[in-house]
Amino acid sequence: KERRVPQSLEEVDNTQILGFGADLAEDHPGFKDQAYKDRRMAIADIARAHRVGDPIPRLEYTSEELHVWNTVLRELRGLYPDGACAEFQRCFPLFDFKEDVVPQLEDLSQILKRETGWQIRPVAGLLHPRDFLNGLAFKTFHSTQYMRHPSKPMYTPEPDLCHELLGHVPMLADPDFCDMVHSIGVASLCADDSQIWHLTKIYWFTVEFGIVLEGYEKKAFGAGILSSYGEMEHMRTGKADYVPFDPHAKQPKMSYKDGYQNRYFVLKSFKDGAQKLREYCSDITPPDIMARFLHKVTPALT
Ligand code: H2B
Ligand code: FE
Repeated sequence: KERRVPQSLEEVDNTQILGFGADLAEDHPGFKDQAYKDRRMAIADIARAHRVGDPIPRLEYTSEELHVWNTVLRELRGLYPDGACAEFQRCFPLFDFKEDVVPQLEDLSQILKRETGWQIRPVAGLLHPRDFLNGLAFKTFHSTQYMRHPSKPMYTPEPDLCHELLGHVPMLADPDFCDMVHSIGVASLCADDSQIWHLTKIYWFTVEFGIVLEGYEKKAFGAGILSSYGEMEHMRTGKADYVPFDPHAKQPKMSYKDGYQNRYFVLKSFKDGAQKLREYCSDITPPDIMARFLHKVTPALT
């Protein structure tokens, strides 16, 4: 099938949802909860109906959903002073997260637009990797809008509002981090399926589980570490391998769900990571597309 490079965000399909849809898998905490499934579907319909450029509809969250948000926020907040990188600590307060209100995607998207020019587009669930990565080329983060199941506030088998808002959104207010993520997105525009798989792993080992060096200290910027006490502990107590980030190298296996990562990639800085990803990107992306999407082409590449 002929594939066209999307020319605008409208051409990035946000309807190909993987994994759970209406029917949650057996190991999902909401599997037997029909009211939860109906709610999740109603929220998913908002994402399906949303058109690029329109404000993201506001949702009135239930008191049960608010309770989940409140629990997760209070729990994770404690991780950040010691474990999170300096950029996260700088950006987190910009969003002014409150324990007694579930944040609205539209408000956070406005803050991102102001800080870095990024935005949020709602999506019904785990988006197909190609579409998700292509969205990054348009400085767009596809975010779910539903809450994880109340029976397990500290666990979710799929992305949910808490993971997106606490793990991903704050970092997207940092310009150097955004440059790095943008390069992953631009590289995905012309990628074949095996390169998409490689980029999925790069995304996993950076945006989800990345570490950055501050002096000799390893600090987390990956959303999967910033949203898990266990993962943070595991990362900091040195039971895993730590290797310098190299986008050209064969990427290790990803550990999903249970079990922490066996290996973490360590960046010197986001600027360095962005530079490396830009070089990788230029190997698979034609120069005209590079120039169109990445305005500041670094001297090393000219
Ligand atoms: N979809 C959604 N909704 N959120 C994500 O964080 C996400 C996704 N991550 N699709 C993507 C896939 C990532 O795991 C890689 C690129 O496949
Ligand atoms: Fe994520």
